Amino acid sequence: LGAFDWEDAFRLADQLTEEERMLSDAARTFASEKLAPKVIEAFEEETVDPQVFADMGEMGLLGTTIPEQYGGLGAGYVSYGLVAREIERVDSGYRSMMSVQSSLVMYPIYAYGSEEQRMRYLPKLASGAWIGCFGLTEPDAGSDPGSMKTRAEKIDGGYRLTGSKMWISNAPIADVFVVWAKSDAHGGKIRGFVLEKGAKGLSAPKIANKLSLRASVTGEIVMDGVEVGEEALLPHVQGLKGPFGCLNRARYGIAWGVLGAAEFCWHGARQYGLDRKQFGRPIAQTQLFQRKLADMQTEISLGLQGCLRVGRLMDEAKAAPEMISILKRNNCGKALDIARLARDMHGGNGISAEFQVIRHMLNLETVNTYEGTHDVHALILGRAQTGLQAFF
Ligand code: TGC
Ligand code: FAD
Repeated sequence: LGAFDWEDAFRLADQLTEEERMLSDAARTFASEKLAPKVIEAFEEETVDPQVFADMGEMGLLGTTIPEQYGGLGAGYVSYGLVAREIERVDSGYRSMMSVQSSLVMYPIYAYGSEEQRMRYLPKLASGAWIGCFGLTEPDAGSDPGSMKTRAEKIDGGYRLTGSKMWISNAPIADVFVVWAKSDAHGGKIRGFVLEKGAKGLSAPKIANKLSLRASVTGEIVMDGVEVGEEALLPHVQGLKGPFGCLNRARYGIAWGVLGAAEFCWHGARQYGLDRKQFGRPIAQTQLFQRKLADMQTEISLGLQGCLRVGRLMDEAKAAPEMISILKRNNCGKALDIARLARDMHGGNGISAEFQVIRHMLNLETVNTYEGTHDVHALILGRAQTGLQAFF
Protein backbone atom coordinates (compact mmCIF):
# COMPACT_ATOMS: atom_id res chain seq x y z
CA LEU A 1 0.00 0.00 0.00
CA GLY A 2 1.14 3.55 -0.74
CA ALA A 3 1.83 6.41 1.63
CA PHE A 4 -0.87 8.94 2.49
CA ASP A 5 -0.24 12.62 1.90
CA TRP A 6 -2.87 14.48 3.95
CA GLU A 7 -2.63 17.54 1.68
CA ASP A 8 -3.07 15.57 -1.56
CA ALA A 9 -5.17 12.58 -0.54
CA PHE A 10 -5.74 11.11 -4.01
CA ARG A 11 -2.34 12.12 -5.41
CA LEU A 12 -3.69 14.71 -7.81
CA ALA A 13 -0.15 15.82 -8.57
CA ASP A 14 0.71 12.36 -9.95
CA GLN A 15 -2.18 12.63 -12.40
CA LEU A 16 -0.87 15.81 -14.00
CA THR A 17 1.61 16.17 -16.82
CA GLU A 18 5.01 17.73 -16.18
CA GLU A 19 3.85 20.95 -17.95
CA GLU A 20 0.70 21.13 -15.85
CA ARG A 21 2.66 20.70 -12.62
CA MET A 22 5.14 23.39 -13.65
CA LEU A 23 2.40 25.88 -14.54
CA SER A 24 0.55 25.14 -11.29
CA ASP A 25 3.75 25.67 -9.25
CA ALA A 26 4.55 28.89 -11.13
CA ALA A 27 1.00 30.19 -10.53
CA ARG A 28 1.27 29.33 -6.83
CA THR A 29 4.58 31.19 -6.51
CA PHE A 30 3.17 34.16 -8.43
CA ALA A 31 0.03 34.26 -6.26
CA SER A 32 1.94 34.09 -3.00
CA GLU A 33 4.61 36.61 -4.03
CA LYS A 34 2.60 39.13 -6.05
CA LEU A 35 -1.02 38.84 -4.86
CA ALA A 36 -1.00 37.67 -1.25
CA PRO A 37 1.00 40.68 0.03
CA LYS A 38 -1.59 43.16 -1.30
CA VAL A 39 -4.87 41.36 -0.76
CA ILE A 40 -5.68 42.34 2.83
CA GLU A 41 -5.33 46.04 2.03
CA ALA A 42 -7.07 45.74 -1.36
CA PHE A 43 -10.07 44.09 0.32
CA GLU A 44 -10.13 46.59 3.17
CA GLU A 45 -9.82 49.64 0.90
CA GLU A 46 -12.03 48.14 -1.85
CA THR A 47 -9.45 49.07 -4.48
CA VAL A 48 -8.14 47.30 -7.56
CA ASP A 49 -4.64 47.90 -8.83
CA PRO A 50 -4.79 47.50 -12.66
CA GLN A 51 -1.14 46.43 -12.42
CA VAL A 52 -2.48 43.03 -11.27
CA PHE A 53 -3.64 42.42 -14.86
CA ALA A 54 -0.24 43.36 -16.28
CA ASP A 55 1.48 41.07 -13.75
CA MET A 56 -0.85 38.18 -14.60
CA GLY A 57 -0.31 38.84 -18.30
CA GLU A 58 3.45 38.80 -17.91
CA MET A 59 3.16 35.40 -16.20
CA GLY A 60 1.03 34.03 -19.07
CA LEU A 61 -2.01 33.59 -16.82
CA LEU A 62 -4.47 35.48 -19.07
CA GLY A 63 -5.95 33.45 -21.91
CA THR A 64 -4.29 30.21 -20.84
CA THR A 65 -6.28 28.20 -23.42
CA ILE A 66 -6.08 30.76 -26.26
CA PRO A 67 -3.58 29.81 -29.03
CA GLU A 68 -0.11 31.35 -28.84
CA GLN A 69 -0.49 33.22 -32.14
CA TYR A 70 -2.99 35.50 -30.35
CA GLY A 71 -0.85 35.95 -27.26
CA GLY A 72 -2.31 33.07 -25.21
CA LEU A 73 -0.51 30.10 -23.74
CA GLY A 74 -2.15 27.44 -25.93
CA ALA A 75 -2.53 25.20 -22.86
CA GLY A 76 -5.38 22.85 -21.98
CA TYR A 77 -8.34 23.20 -19.62
CA VAL A 78 -6.67 21.31 -16.77
CA SER A 79 -3.92 23.93 -16.83
CA TYR A 80 -6.52 26.70 -16.81
CA GLY A 81 -8.23 25.10 -13.80
CA LEU A 82 -4.97 24.68 -11.91
CA VAL A 83 -4.21 28.39 -12.40
CA ALA A 84 -7.69 29.33 -11.12
CA ARG A 85 -7.13 27.17 -8.03
CA GLU A 86 -3.84 28.88 -7.22
CA ILE A 87 -5.13 32.43 -7.76
CA GLU A 88 -8.29 31.82 -5.72
CA ARG A 89 -6.19 30.32 -2.91
CA VAL A 90 -5.33 34.01 -2.34
CA ASP A 91 -8.68 35.63 -3.20
CA SER A 92 -11.81 34.91 -5.25
CA GLY A 93 -11.70 38.52 -6.51
CA TYR A 94 -8.33 38.03 -8.17
CA ARG A 95 -9.55 34.79 -9.74
CA SER A 96 -12.63 36.67 -10.94
CA MET A 97 -10.43 39.25 -12.66
CA MET A 98 -8.47 36.47 -14.34
CA SER A 99 -11.44 34.35 -15.37
CA VAL A 100 -13.53 37.22 -16.74
CA GLN A 101 -10.57 38.32 -18.86
CA SER A 102 -9.78 34.77 -20.06
CA SER A 103 -13.13 32.97 -20.39
CA LEU A 104 -15.64 35.76 -20.77
CA VAL A 105 -13.75 38.28 -22.90
CA MET A 106 -10.87 36.56 -24.72
CA TYR A 107 -12.78 33.33 -25.34
CA PRO A 108 -15.81 34.91 -27.13
CA ILE A 109 -13.54 37.14 -29.22
CA TYR A 110 -11.51 34.08 -30.15
CA ALA A 111 -14.43 31.69 -30.71
CA TYR A 112 -17.04 34.04 -32.21
CA GLY A 113 -14.93 36.93 -33.52
CA SER A 114 -13.54 37.82 -36.94
CA GLU A 115 -9.81 37.55 -37.61
CA GLU A 116 -9.59 41.36 -37.39
CA GLN A 117 -11.26 41.31 -33.96
CA ARG A 118 -8.91 38.56 -32.75
CA MET A 119 -5.83 40.47 -33.87
CA ARG A 120 -7.06 43.79 -32.50
CA TYR A 121 -8.01 42.61 -29.01
CA LEU A 122 -6.47 39.29 -28.00
CA PRO A 123 -2.76 40.18 -27.73
CA LYS A 124 -3.50 43.29 -25.63
CA LEU A 125 -5.90 41.36 -23.40
CA ALA A 126 -3.36 38.54 -23.01
CA SER A 127 -0.67 40.95 -21.87
CA GLY A 128 -3.03 42.71 -19.47
CA ALA A 129 -2.44 46.03 -21.28
CA TRP A 130 -6.20 46.10 -21.86
CA ILE A 131 -8.79 45.01 -19.30
CA GLY A 132 -12.04 43.38 -20.39
CA CYS A 133 -15.52 42.88 -18.96
CA PHE A 134 -18.58 40.81 -19.88
CA GLY A 135 -22.05 42.29 -19.72
CA LEU A 136 -24.93 39.82 -19.59
CA THR A 137 -26.82 40.47 -16.32
CA GLU A 138 -29.23 43.39 -16.13
CA PRO A 139 -31.11 44.99 -13.23
CA ASP A 140 -34.22 42.96 -14.19
CA ALA A 141 -32.53 39.93 -15.80
CA GLY A 142 -30.20 37.88 -13.60
CA SER A 143 -30.92 34.15 -13.49
CA ASP A 144 -33.09 34.67 -16.57
CA PRO A 145 -30.77 36.46 -19.02
CA GLY A 146 -33.13 35.63 -21.90
CA SER A 147 -35.41 38.40 -20.59
CA MET A 148 -32.76 41.10 -21.17
CA LYS A 149 -33.95 44.51 -22.32
CA THR A 150 -30.75 45.83 -23.93
CA ARG A 151 -31.38 46.45 -27.64
CA ALA A 152 -29.16 46.84 -30.68
CA GLU A 153 -30.91 48.84 -33.34
CA LYS A 154 -29.63 48.83 -36.93
CA ILE A 155 -28.30 52.17 -38.18
CA ASP A 156 -26.40 53.08 -41.32
CA GLY A 157 -23.06 51.18 -41.21
CA GLY A 158 -23.56 49.69 -37.75
CA TYR A 159 -25.71 49.53 -34.62
CA ARG A 160 -27.00 51.73 -31.81
CA LEU A 161 -27.04 50.04 -28.38
CA THR A 162 -29.35 51.09 -25.59
CA GLY A 163 -29.74 49.48 -22.17
CA SER A 164 -27.94 48.81 -18.92
CA LYS A 165 -26.02 45.93 -17.41
CA MET A 166 -25.67 45.32 -13.67
CA TRP A 167 -23.08 43.64 -11.42
CA ILE A 168 -20.35 43.57 -14.04
CA SER A 169 -16.87 42.50 -12.86
CA ASN A 170 -14.04 44.81 -14.04
CA ALA A 171 -16.47 47.23 -15.78
CA PRO A 172 -15.30 50.50 -14.13
CA ILE A 173 -11.69 49.90 -15.23
CA ALA A 174 -12.43 48.11 -18.52
CA ASP A 175 -11.04 49.07 -21.92
CA VAL A 176 -13.03 46.39 -23.77
CA PHE A 177 -16.71 45.56 -23.14
CA VAL A 178 -18.23 42.33 -24.50
CA VAL A 179 -21.97 43.00 -24.21
CA TRP A 180 -25.00 40.95 -25.18
CA ALA A 181 -28.08 42.60 -26.68
CA LYS A 182 -31.23 41.67 -28.59
CA SER A 183 -30.66 42.78 -32.15
CA ASP A 184 -33.59 44.07 -34.22
CA ALA A 185 -31.69 43.34 -37.42
CA HIS A 186 -31.39 39.65 -36.44
CA GLY A 187 -35.02 38.96 -35.58
CA GLY A 188 -34.57 40.00 -31.94
CA LYS A 189 -31.94 37.29 -31.37
CA ILE A 190 -29.22 37.85 -28.78
CA ARG A 191 -25.95 38.99 -30.36
CA GLY A 192 -22.55 39.88 -28.91
CA PHE A 193 -20.88 43.27 -29.44
CA VAL A 194 -17.40 44.48 -28.54
CA LEU A 195 -17.42 48.07 -27.32
CA GLU A 196 -14.42 50.19 -26.44
CA LYS A 197 -13.93 52.60 -23.56
CA GLY A 198 -14.57 56.19 -24.59
CA ALA A 199 -17.46 55.42 -26.98
CA LYS A 200 -20.04 58.21 -26.80
CA GLY A 201 -22.92 57.25 -24.48
CA LEU A 202 -20.96 54.44 -22.76
CA SER A 203 -20.25 54.64 -19.02
CA ALA A 204 -19.46 52.15 -16.28
CA PRO A 205 -20.11 53.49 -12.78
CA LYS A 206 -18.69 51.53 -9.86
CA ILE A 207 -21.01 49.69 -7.46
CA ALA A 208 -19.67 50.75 -4.07
CA ASN A 209 -19.93 49.22 -0.60
CA LYS A 210 -19.84 45.55 -1.51
CA LEU A 211 -19.16 43.40 1.54
CA SER A 212 -17.91 40.53 -0.65
CA LEU A 213 -15.31 40.33 -3.43
CA ARG A 214 -13.95 43.75 -2.46
CA ALA A 215 -10.55 43.16 -4.12
CA SER A 216 -12.34 43.01 -7.50
CA VAL A 217 -14.19 46.04 -8.82
CA THR A 218 -17.80 45.65 -9.98
CA GLY A 219 -19.92 48.13 -11.91
CA GLU A 220 -22.83 48.85 -14.16
CA ILE A 221 -22.58 49.31 -17.91
CA VAL A 222 -24.81 52.10 -19.14
CA MET A 223 -25.37 52.27 -22.90
CA ASP A 224 -27.20 55.44 -23.81
CA GLY A 225 -27.50 55.08 -27.58
CA VAL A 226 -23.90 53.92 -28.11
CA GLU A 227 -23.18 53.88 -31.86
CA VAL A 228 -20.73 51.32 -33.19
CA GLY A 229 -19.69 50.16 -36.66
CA GLU A 230 -20.47 46.77 -38.20
CA GLU A 231 -17.03 45.58 -37.01
CA ALA A 232 -18.24 45.63 -33.36
CA LEU A 233 -20.60 42.68 -33.94
CA LEU A 234 -19.29 39.20 -33.06
CA PRO A 235 -20.17 37.53 -36.35
CA HIS A 236 -20.08 33.85 -35.56
CA VAL A 237 -22.75 33.25 -32.89
CA GLN A 238 -26.32 34.15 -32.12
CA GLY A 239 -28.76 33.28 -29.33
CA LEU A 240 -28.15 32.49 -25.67
CA LYS A 241 -25.68 29.80 -26.62
CA GLY A 242 -23.21 32.65 -27.27
CA PRO A 243 -22.90 33.85 -23.66
CA PHE A 244 -23.44 30.32 -22.32
CA GLY A 245 -20.53 28.99 -24.40
CA CYS A 246 -18.33 31.44 -22.47
CA LEU A 247 -20.01 30.68 -19.15
CA ASN A 248 -19.33 26.95 -19.52
CA ARG A 249 -15.62 27.73 -19.43
CA ALA A 250 -15.78 30.31 -16.66
CA ARG A 251 -17.99 28.07 -14.48
CA TYR A 252 -15.55 25.20 -14.96
CA GLY A 253 -12.68 27.48 -13.83
CA ILE A 254 -14.70 28.57 -10.80
CA ALA A 255 -15.18 24.92 -9.83
CA TRP A 256 -11.39 24.56 -9.50
CA GLY A 257 -10.92 28.05 -8.09
CA VAL A 258 -13.23 27.71 -5.09
CA LEU A 259 -11.35 24.59 -4.02
CA GLY A 260 -8.20 26.73 -3.80
CA ALA A 261 -10.05 29.09 -1.44
CA ALA A 262 -11.36 26.07 0.48
CA GLU A 263 -7.86 24.60 0.76
CA PHE A 264 -6.58 27.87 2.21
CA CYS A 265 -9.34 27.78 4.85
CA TRP A 266 -8.77 24.09 5.62
CA HIS A 267 -5.00 24.47 6.01
CA GLY A 268 -5.51 27.60 8.13
CA ALA A 269 -7.96 25.83 10.43
CA ARG A 270 -5.65 22.81 10.80
CA GLN A 271 -2.67 24.96 11.72
CA TYR A 272 -4.73 27.06 14.09
CA GLY A 273 -5.98 23.92 15.80
CA LEU A 274 -2.42 22.64 16.25
CA ASP A 275 -1.23 25.97 17.68
CA ARG A 276 -4.18 26.89 19.88
CA LYS A 277 -4.48 25.16 23.27
CA GLN A 278 -7.63 25.02 25.38
CA PHE A 279 -8.37 22.67 28.30
CA GLY A 280 -4.67 21.78 28.40
CA ARG A 281 -4.32 20.39 24.86
CA PRO A 282 -4.37 21.56 21.24
CA ILE A 283 -7.93 22.06 20.03
CA ALA A 284 -6.89 19.88 17.03
CA GLN A 285 -6.75 17.02 19.55
CA THR A 286 -10.50 17.07 20.06
CA GLN A 287 -12.88 14.78 18.24
CA LEU A 288 -15.18 17.54 16.98
CA PHE A 289 -12.27 19.50 15.50
CA GLN A 290 -10.84 16.45 13.75
CA ARG A 291 -14.20 15.52 12.30
CA LYS A 292 -14.42 18.97 10.71
CA LEU A 293 -10.92 18.58 9.27
CA ALA A 294 -11.87 15.16 7.89
CA ASP A 295 -14.98 16.58 6.23
CA MET A 296 -12.95 19.39 4.66
CA GLN A 297 -10.28 17.04 3.35
CA THR A 298 -12.89 14.65 1.95
CA GLU A 299 -14.93 17.28 0.09
CA ILE A 300 -11.87 19.03 -1.34
CA SER A 301 -10.22 15.78 -2.47
CA LEU A 302 -13.39 14.51 -4.16
CA GLY A 303 -14.05 17.90 -5.72
CA LEU A 304 -10.56 18.09 -7.21
CA GLN A 305 -10.93 14.65 -8.78
CA GLY A 306 -14.22 15.75 -10.37
CA CYS A 307 -12.55 18.87 -11.77
CA LEU A 308 -9.68 16.87 -13.20
CA ARG A 309 -12.05 14.41 -14.87
CA VAL A 310 -14.16 17.13 -16.47
CA GLY A 311 -11.03 19.09 -17.43
CA ARG A 312 -9.70 16.08 -19.32
CA LEU A 313 -13.09 15.70 -21.02
CA MET A 314 -13.02 19.39 -21.97
CA ASP A 315 -9.66 18.88 -23.61
CA GLU A 316 -11.20 15.99 -25.58
CA ALA A 317 -14.26 18.16 -26.42
CA LYS A 318 -16.49 15.66 -24.59
CA ALA A 319 -17.60 17.70 -21.57
CA ALA A 320 -21.34 18.48 -21.32
CA PRO A 321 -22.62 21.69 -19.68
CA GLU A 322 -24.46 19.59 -17.06
CA MET A 323 -21.14 18.12 -15.88
CA ILE A 324 -19.97 21.67 -15.29
CA SER A 325 -23.20 22.48 -13.41
CA ILE A 326 -22.53 19.56 -11.05
CA LEU A 327 -19.03 20.86 -10.31
CA LYS A 328 -19.84 24.58 -10.14
CA ARG A 329 -22.78 23.98 -7.80
CA ASN A 330 -21.25 21.40 -5.51
CA ASN A 331 -17.78 22.89 -5.23
CA CYS A 332 -19.09 26.40 -4.53
CA GLY A 333 -21.52 25.09 -1.91
CA LYS A 334 -18.87 22.90 -0.28
CA ALA A 335 -16.22 25.65 -0.35
CA LEU A 336 -18.65 28.04 1.33
CA ASP A 337 -19.43 25.43 4.03
CA ILE A 338 -15.69 24.87 4.55
CA ALA A 339 -14.98 28.60 4.85
CA ARG A 340 -17.79 28.99 7.39
CA LEU A 341 -16.46 26.02 9.39
CA ALA A 342 -12.91 27.39 9.28
CA ARG A 343 -14.19 30.73 10.51
CA ASP A 344 -15.79 28.97 13.46
CA MET A 345 -12.70 26.86 14.20
CA HIS A 346 -10.60 30.02 14.53
CA GLY A 347 -12.87 31.22 17.34
CA GLY A 348 -12.80 35.01 17.81
CA ASN A 349 -9.69 35.24 15.64
CA GLY A 350 -11.84 33.93 12.81
CA ILE A 351 -13.43 37.32 12.33
CA SER A 352 -10.10 39.13 12.05
CA ALA A 353 -8.78 40.19 8.64
CA GLU A 354 -5.36 38.87 9.65
CA PHE A 355 -6.46 35.21 9.64
CA GLN A 356 -8.19 35.72 6.27
CA VAL A 357 -10.83 33.01 6.55
CA ILE A 358 -13.69 35.46 6.93
CA ARG A 359 -12.60 37.22 3.72
CA HIS A 360 -12.78 33.93 1.84
CA MET A 361 -16.14 33.20 3.45
CA LEU A 362 -17.55 36.56 2.37
CA ASN A 363 -16.14 36.18 -1.15
CA LEU A 364 -17.59 32.70 -1.58
CA GLU A 365 -21.10 34.07 -0.98
CA THR A 366 -20.71 35.89 -4.31
CA VAL A 367 -19.12 32.96 -6.09
CA ASN A 368 -22.01 30.72 -4.99
CA THR A 369 -24.38 33.24 -6.64
CA TYR A 370 -22.72 34.43 -9.83
CA GLU A 371 -22.50 32.39 -13.04
CA GLY A 372 -25.71 30.59 -12.09
CA THR A 373 -26.83 30.39 -8.47
CA HIS A 374 -26.63 27.14 -6.49
CA ASP A 375 -30.36 26.62 -7.03
CA VAL A 376 -30.31 27.50 -10.73
CA HIS A 377 -27.69 24.79 -11.32
CA ALA A 378 -29.95 22.38 -9.39
CA LEU A 379 -32.74 23.23 -11.85
CA ILE A 380 -30.42 22.66 -14.82
CA LEU A 381 -29.59 19.21 -13.39
CA GLY A 382 -33.21 18.48 -12.47
CA ARG A 383 -34.27 19.25 -16.04
CA ALA A 384 -31.50 17.06 -17.45
CA GLN A 385 -32.68 14.02 -15.51
CA THR A 386 -36.46 14.47 -15.68
CA GLY A 387 -36.88 16.28 -18.97
CA LEU A 388 -39.16 18.67 -17.08
CA GLN A 389 -38.58 22.43 -17.08
CA ALA A 390 -38.98 23.84 -13.54
CA PHE A 391 -37.68 27.40 -14.10
CA PHE A 392 -41.17 28.73 -14.70
P1 TGC B 1 -32.49 27.40 -22.39
O1 TGC B 1 -33.77 27.21 -23.10
O2 TGC B 1 -32.03 26.40 -21.42
O3 TGC B 1 -31.33 27.65 -23.48
C1 TGC B 1 -31.40 28.70 -24.43
C2 TGC B 1 -30.34 28.43 -25.49
O4 TGC B 1 -29.05 28.46 -24.89
C3 TGC B 1 -28.43 27.16 -25.04
N1 TGC B 1 -27.73 26.83 -23.78
C4 TGC B 1 -26.45 26.54 -23.74
N2 TGC B 1 -25.52 26.46 -24.69
C5 TGC B 1 -24.27 26.13 -24.31
N3 TGC B 1 -23.95 25.89 -23.02
C6 TGC B 1 -24.86 25.97 -22.04
N4 TGC B 1 -24.51 25.78 -20.76
C7 TGC B 1 -26.19 26.30 -22.37
N5 TGC B 1 -27.32 26.48 -21.66
C8 TGC B 1 -28.27 26.79 -22.55
C9 TGC B 1 -29.56 26.20 -25.32
O5 TGC B 1 -29.11 25.08 -26.01
C10 TGC B 1 -30.47 27.07 -26.14
O6 TGC B 1 -29.94 27.16 -27.45
P2 TGC B 1 -30.89 27.28 -28.74
O7 TGC B 1 -29.95 27.30 -29.89
O8 TGC B 1 -31.79 26.08 -28.67
O9 TGC B 1 -31.66 28.55 -28.53
O10 TGC B 1 -32.53 28.83 -21.73
P3 TGC B 1 -33.37 29.38 -20.54
O11 TGC B 1 -33.72 30.79 -20.89
O12 TGC B 1 -34.46 28.45 -20.15
O13 TGC B 1 -32.18 29.41 -19.46
C11 TGC B 1 -32.32 28.87 -18.26
C12 TGC B 1 -31.01 28.86 -17.44
C13 TGC B 1 -31.42 29.03 -16.01
C14 TGC B 1 -30.32 27.55 -17.65
C15 TGC B 1 -30.00 29.94 -17.79
O14 TGC B 1 -30.59 31.09 -18.13
C16 TGC B 1 -28.94 30.13 -16.71
O15 TGC B 1 -27.96 29.39 -16.65
N6 TGC B 1 -29.04 31.21 -15.88
C17 TGC B 1 -27.96 31.63 -15.02
C18 TGC B 1 -27.46 32.96 -15.50
C19 TGC B 1 -25.98 33.11 -15.41
O16 TGC B 1 -25.23 32.17 -15.23
N7 TGC B 1 -25.52 34.34 -15.51
C20 TGC B 1 -24.12 34.60 -15.46
C21 TGC B 1 -23.81 36.04 -15.73
S1 TGC B 1 -22.08 36.30 -16.02
C22 TGC B 1 -21.38 36.23 -14.50
O17 TGC B 1 -21.97 35.99 -13.51
C23 TGC B 1 -19.93 36.49 -14.49
S2 TGC B 1 -19.21 36.58 -12.94
C24 TGC B 1 -17.63 36.27 -13.40
C25 TGC B 1 -16.61 36.57 -12.39
O18 TGC B 1 -16.52 37.69 -11.86
O19 TGC B 1 -15.76 35.62 -12.20
P1 FAD C 1 -31.97 36.47 -9.12
O1 FAD C 1 -31.95 35.81 -10.44
O2 FAD C 1 -32.99 37.54 -8.89
O3 FAD C 1 -32.06 35.37 -7.99
C1 FAD C 1 -32.44 35.67 -6.63
C2 FAD C 1 -32.74 34.34 -5.92
O4 FAD C 1 -33.83 33.70 -6.59
C3 FAD C 1 -31.58 33.34 -5.96
O5 FAD C 1 -31.55 32.62 -4.75
C4 FAD C 1 -31.96 32.39 -7.10
O6 FAD C 1 -31.40 31.09 -6.93
C5 FAD C 1 -33.46 32.38 -6.95
N1 FAD C 1 -34.14 32.02 -8.21
C6 FAD C 1 -34.11 32.69 -9.40
N2 FAD C 1 -34.84 32.05 -10.32
C7 FAD C 1 -35.35 30.95 -9.72
C8 FAD C 1 -36.19 29.87 -10.15
N3 FAD C 1 -36.64 29.80 -11.40
N4 FAD C 1 -36.50 28.91 -9.25
C9 FAD C 1 -36.02 28.97 -7.99
N5 FAD C 1 -35.24 29.95 -7.51
C10 FAD C 1 -34.91 30.93 -8.38
N6 FAD C 1 -22.99 39.21 -14.37
C11 FAD C 1 -22.44 39.46 -15.59
O7 FAD C 1 -23.13 39.43 -16.61
N7 FAD C 1 -21.11 39.75 -15.69
C12 FAD C 1 -20.29 39.83 -14.62
O8 FAD C 1 -19.09 40.08 -14.76
C13 FAD C 1 -20.84 39.61 -13.32
N8 FAD C 1 -20.08 39.74 -12.21
C14 FAD C 1 -20.67 39.70 -10.97
C15 FAD C 1 -19.92 40.06 -9.84
C16 FAD C 1 -20.52 40.09 -8.59
C17 FAD C 1 -19.74 40.55 -7.40
C18 FAD C 1 -21.89 39.70 -8.45
C19 FAD C 1 -22.55 39.69 -7.10
C20 FAD C 1 -22.61 39.32 -9.56
C21 FAD C 1 -22.03 39.35 -10.84
N9 FAD C 1 -22.79 39.08 -11.99
C22 FAD C 1 -22.23 39.28 -13.24
C23 FAD C 1 -24.22 38.83 -11.90
C24 FAD C 1 -24.57 37.41 -11.47
O9 FAD C 1 -24.37 36.50 -12.50
C25 FAD C 1 -26.03 37.42 -11.00
O10 FAD C 1 -26.06 38.09 -9.75
C26 FAD C 1 -26.60 36.00 -10.88
O11 FAD C 1 -26.74 35.40 -12.12
C27 FAD C 1 -27.96 35.98 -10.14
O12 FAD C 1 -28.83 36.93 -10.68
P2 FAD C 1 -29.59 37.97 -9.71
O13 FAD C 1 -28.57 38.62 -8.85
O14 FAD C 1 -30.42 38.86 -10.56
O15 FAD C 1 -30.49 37.09 -8.78
